[in-house]
Parts: sequence; structure tokens; C-alpha cells
Amino acid sequence: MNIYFAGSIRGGRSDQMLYMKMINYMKSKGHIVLTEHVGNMSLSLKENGRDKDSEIYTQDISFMKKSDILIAECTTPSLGVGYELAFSEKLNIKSYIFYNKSKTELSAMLTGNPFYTIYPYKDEDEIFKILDQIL
Ligand code: 6K6
Repeated sequence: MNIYFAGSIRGGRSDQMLYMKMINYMKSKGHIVLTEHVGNMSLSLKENGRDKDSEIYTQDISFMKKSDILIAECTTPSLGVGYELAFSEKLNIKSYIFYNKSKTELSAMLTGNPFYTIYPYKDEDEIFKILDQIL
């Protein structure tokens, strides 16, 4: 499958290592993660000017249109990830949301929307078993 992985960038990078582990896990199972840069440790967080950010937006929308599913890790809140989730609903791309329930409360705009399949977890290990089921 082509997978769109969504995780916080300018919203904060505390969970970057977890994103990288999830991305590497999905790749190890033979899937293509179109947005693997989200797990990249040295990603620039700064605004890059409208032209560069416009390229990022256009590229990510194009990746989303090629994706079979979307996986979002939402423990660190991110406006960009929220936008991507609304967009995946618009395109009717099956979307799965993970978040650590001991660290955050997910927005009611997600938990209240039956379009999304949502997995609150307590330990990171749980994520990989659920990913196996999804994939
Ligand atoms: C340069 C090289 C690699 O990445 C960059 C710059 N930034 C971004 N590149 C690609 N996608 C991005 C970038 N910034 C945000 N996004 C998209 O928005 C990702 O797909 C994330 O899932 C989401 C994060 O949004 P914010 O609001 O936390 O930044």
C-alpha cells in the first residue's frame, strides 16, 4: 500500500522518534510511506517563506491523492495534521488515528467523527500490534 503518515512538525517534535519507528515498521512490512520525511530528525521547523511552504503543501496534497490509507499519530497536537485529517475525509481515504491517552486528550472533532478509526494507547508497543492488523 501507499501510506500517508501524518505527524506533528511545527506543532512540536517531541514524538519524532516514535514517528520514525512507525514509519520504519510500515516500510519493513513492504509498504511505501510517501511522507517518510515526517520521521526525519533534522527536519527544518522554520517557516520557509510562502513559496517554499507552497511547494510543501502542493507536494503533500499530491502524496495524499496517491495514498491508500492515512495513519496519523496525534499525541502532539498539530494544525497541519488536523488539516490533513479533514482532507483525507474529503477524499474518502481510510484514516487511522493513534494517540497516547496518558499524555493527551484528542479533539472531539476527531473522536466525534465516525469516519476515523481511533486507537488510544498506553504503551508504544501496542501500536505495532495494531499496525499489523491494519496492514
Ligand atoms: C523540508 C524537508 C522535509 O520537510 C520539510 C519542511 N516541512 C514539511 N515538509 C513536508 N510536510 C510537511 C512539512 N511541514 C508540515 N508538513 C505536513 O504537515 C506533514 O505531512 C505533517 O503530517 C503535517 C505537520 O503539520 P505541522 O502544522 O505540525 O507543521
